[in-house]
Amino acid sequence: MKFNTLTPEEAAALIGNGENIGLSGFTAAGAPKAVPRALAEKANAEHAAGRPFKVNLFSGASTSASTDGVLAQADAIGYRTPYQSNADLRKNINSQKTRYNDMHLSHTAMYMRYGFIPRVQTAIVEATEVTDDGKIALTTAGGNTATYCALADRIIVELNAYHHPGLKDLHDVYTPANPPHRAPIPLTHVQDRIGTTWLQVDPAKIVGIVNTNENDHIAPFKDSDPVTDKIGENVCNFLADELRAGRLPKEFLPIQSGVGNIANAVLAALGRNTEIPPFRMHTEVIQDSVIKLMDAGRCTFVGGCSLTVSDDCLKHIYENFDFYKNKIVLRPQEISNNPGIVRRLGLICMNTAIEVDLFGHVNSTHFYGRQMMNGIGGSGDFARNAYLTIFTCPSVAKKGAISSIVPMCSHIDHTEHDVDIVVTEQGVADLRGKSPRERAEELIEKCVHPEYKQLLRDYIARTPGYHTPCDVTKALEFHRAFLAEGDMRKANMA
Ligand code: 0RQ
Repeated sequence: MKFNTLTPEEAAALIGNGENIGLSGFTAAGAPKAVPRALAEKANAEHAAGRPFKVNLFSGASTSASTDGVLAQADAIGYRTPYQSNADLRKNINSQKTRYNDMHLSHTAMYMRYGFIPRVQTAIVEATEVTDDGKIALTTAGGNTATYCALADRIIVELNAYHHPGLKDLHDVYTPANPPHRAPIPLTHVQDRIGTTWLQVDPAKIVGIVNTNENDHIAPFKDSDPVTDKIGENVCNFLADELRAGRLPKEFLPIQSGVGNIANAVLAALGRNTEIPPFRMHTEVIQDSVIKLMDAGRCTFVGGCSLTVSDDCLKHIYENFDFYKNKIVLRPQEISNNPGIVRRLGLICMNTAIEVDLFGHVNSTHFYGRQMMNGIGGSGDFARNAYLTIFTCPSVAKKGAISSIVPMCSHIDHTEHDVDIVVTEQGVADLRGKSPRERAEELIEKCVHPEYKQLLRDYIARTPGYHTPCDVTKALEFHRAFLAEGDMRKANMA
């Protein structure tokens, strides 16, 4: 190979204070590991010497403790986009040490190509192989890697020997042209391939190769509990009813599922429900539960952006690679989350809410309007354009001191116009075709925890004679009660 071999420290030494860095991967899957760690060490050394050192970090989605985590601990991230889920970085964002731009994940690459957000100078890319003429074989995620490599001045490749060499054949790399030259994206079935398995970059930009041998360090999710199991069962019963009523075609439609403990429980429930036929998925994150559904013959094909599976699950895939290789395709997030494709494929999209209000607005990102949790991720890409948009959440959080259904959300990511179905462990609220007052009543009677029903009934009774049951003097009374008195049950709706 004609490229220089670098140590992680030598690679990190190439990166200067204030630089814009684009990372491969999506979640911890496919993200570079050794160079970000070395960059954190460099930041610590620079800070100890009294010099400023922060970089601006652009990724696919979240990364991992060995990227966002160590860099945040070193206070080395000045600006971050488009998504994160790391506790240390969350702390820095909420204390204003890091400026965070929470954006739709399908937007990042094109916004950078349009010049709406800063261009990356260095791309750091995890690969299983790189050829002298600049063909890069990506690892476990598509992400924004193609655009970052196309726009960066230089590329550092982490060549990771841990991964299965066949991974490259799972990829389908495709970058849409910018308007006015964009053509229809020719993806009409979940399993269609429209691009190349390799990512072609300009070999002159590759400044060095860092050799690594480590997995993605992804921990398995918590086991489901009675609440998440009940949410899963409610989603499945609803979908089975939709099939019986003919509102879903009998061959079913492809599924998108968000990440997290609830999403995992919902997928597991889908696997168990034999009324629902075997299905395909077009999603963002392929997590352990999807692989289990494939093993059980319940999910027959999955297209997604990342293989975000636990270390044991990844080992299982590598040991049985022949079984999976024609059943999985990994796409750039601009394609997996593309609004037109979501609409065309007719996806059933299931994502998790932090809170839902009586109008049907959904907050996926903030606590009390001001504190960032993770970010909108891909939920908006899917929710706005789905065949059926389902949001799930437990009816209460913090041992009942918080109601997930509130008079008005303290922050809104998905509007009432995009949310069809809300599911808690209490039941299923079908908001389709209903007026605002009917939606509020449906949510209270079907989804709200019994301890909060009367408070919310009292709230909507305050505004008889108006189209929308909103009283701005009390709309955030639940949040006030929690912040001032530690419990939303103390809200005063009189
Ligand atoms: O906190 O554990 O400290 O009590 O919020 O709980 O168990 O992490 O839940 O893993 O299902 O994540 C919405 C955050 C749910 C996630 C969210 C507290 C609650 C607990 C959350 P504790 P868990 P999950 C594809 C789609 C947006 C992005 C998205 C998410 C913690 O799903 O980030 O959908 N979604 N992407 O106690 C205060 C409330 C609360 C509350 C819950 N109303 N107020 N705290 N909590 N409700 C993925 C990608 O895009 C990559």
